[in-house]
Amino acid sequence: MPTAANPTLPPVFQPQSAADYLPPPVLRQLQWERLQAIVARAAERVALYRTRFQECGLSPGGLAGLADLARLPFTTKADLRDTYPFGLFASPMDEIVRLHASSGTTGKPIVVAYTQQDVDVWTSVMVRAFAICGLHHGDIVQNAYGYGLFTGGLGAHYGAEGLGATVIPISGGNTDRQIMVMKDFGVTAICCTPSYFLHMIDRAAELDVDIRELPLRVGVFGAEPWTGSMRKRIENLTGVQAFDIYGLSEVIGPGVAIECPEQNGLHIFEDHFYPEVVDPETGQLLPEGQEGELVLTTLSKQAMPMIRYRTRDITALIPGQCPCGRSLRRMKRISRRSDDMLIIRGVNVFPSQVEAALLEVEGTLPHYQIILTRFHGLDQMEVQVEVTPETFSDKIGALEELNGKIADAVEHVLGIRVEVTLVEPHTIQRSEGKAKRVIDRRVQS
Ligand code: DLL
Repeated sequence: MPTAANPTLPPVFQPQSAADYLPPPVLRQLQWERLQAIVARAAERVALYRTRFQECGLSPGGLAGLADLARLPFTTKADLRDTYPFGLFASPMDEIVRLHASSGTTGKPIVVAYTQQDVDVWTSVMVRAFAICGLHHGDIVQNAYGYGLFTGGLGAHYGAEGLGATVIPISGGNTDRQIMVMKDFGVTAICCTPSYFLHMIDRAAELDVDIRELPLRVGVFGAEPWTGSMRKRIENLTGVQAFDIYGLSEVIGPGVAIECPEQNGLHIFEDHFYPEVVDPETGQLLPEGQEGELVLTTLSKQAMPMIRYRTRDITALIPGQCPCGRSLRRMKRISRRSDDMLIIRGVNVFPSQVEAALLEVEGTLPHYQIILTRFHGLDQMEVQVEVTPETFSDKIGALEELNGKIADAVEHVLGIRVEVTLVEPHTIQRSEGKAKRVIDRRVQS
C-alpha cells in the first residue's frame, strides 16, 4: 500500500510491534520472568534495594507470582535525590553508555543511567510508539523536543531513526526556523510538547503559513499534561492527528505509553514497564478503572532498575480490550500529578481543571496562567487568559461578558469563584518545552 509520505513505498513491517499483540497469558509469563530477574539484580547490586527488601523480610527468590510485586516497598523521587548522583546504579560505570538528568524542584537534578541494552530497549519502545501512531519508513520527523539532559530529544531521535524515518534534530526553540523547516523540508510528523506546538500554530498564522496545506499529518505530543479539548483544538486548527505520549526519566524517558488511533487511553509497553495504580494516600493497590497514582516497575532496565516507582502521576487502568487489538493494557491520559494540587480556600484545585474549563469558552486562546498570591494569610488565585485578537478589539461590554463567562465556567468545574483577568494576545510567556502554568508568588507576598 502506498503511504502518504511516499506514494511509491509500501509501509515497512516493524517486527518489534509483535510484542504489542502477545496473548495475555504469554505476556504475563514474560513479565513474571523479567520481574524475578530484575528484583534479583536490584537486590544483588543496589544497597538501597537490598536493605529495603531485607527490612520487609523478603528474599529475592521469595516472590511467588506477579501479584507478589505489591509486597515490595515503593521507590520515590526522594530515594533518587538521597543517593545522588550514582547511588542507584546497578551497573559499573564502564557498562553505562549514557546519562540523563531531570531537574527537580530543589537544587540538584536526579540522574538516570543506561547500558547499551537499555538504550536498545528504549529505542525499540519508541519505534513501537511511532509505529502505533502510523509513522513509518519514509516519514520526515521534525523532532522539536529538547536535546540534552532532558530525555525527550534523544529518546524520540533514536526511535524515529530506528523506525527508518528521516529525523530532523531541530530541538526546541527558534520558532520561525521551526516553521520554515516544517514547510520547506516536507515534514510529515512533529514531536514536541503540546504547549510548544500551540505556540508554533500561532506563529505560523502570523507568518501566513497554513499548516493544513503542509504534508504534516501526525503530532506526537507529551512531557506535560494536556486535555482532550486541547487535542481537539490542535487537530481542528492544523488537520494533524495528535497522539499523547507518556514517559519519565526515572523509568526510561518518553516511550512508556502511547495512544493508538482509537485515542482512548495510552497503551503501556507492559513487556518492559509493569503498571500498578495505588491510592496516593495509603499506597493500597486499586482495582482497574479506579483513579490513583501510577506506580511503575521496570522489567528489563539494567543500569538503573526501578522497583515500584511512585510517579505521582494520576491515572486509572482502563478495563477491557482496546478495539485496535493490542493486548497491552491502557491507562487514562495523565491530567494531573498528585503533587500539583493547589488548595484554594479549602478547595482542591488542579491546573488541568482550569484548562478544561477555559477551552469550553469561545473567544479565549489556550494560553493561560494561574497566579497564586497570599493576602491576609489567605491564598488567592487569579487566572490570566489570553483572548483572541478579534475579541480583544471588541467593546468593553463584550470583554466583561466574556470575563463573566470564564469565571462561571471555572466556578462550575472548581466549585469556587476565582479572579479572571483577560489579557492581550501574546502577553503570556510561551514555552519551548514544558509550559509553566502556575506562578506562585505566595512566599513573597
Ligand atoms: O517528560 C519524558 C517525555 C519526553 C515524555 C517527551 C513524553 C515526551 P521528565 O522530564 O522526567 O520526562 O518528566 C516526567 O512529565 O512524571 C509526568 O508528570 C509528565 N508527563 C510526561 N508525559 C506526559 C503526558 C519526560 N503525556 C513527567 N501527559 C511525568 C501528562 C506527562 N504528563
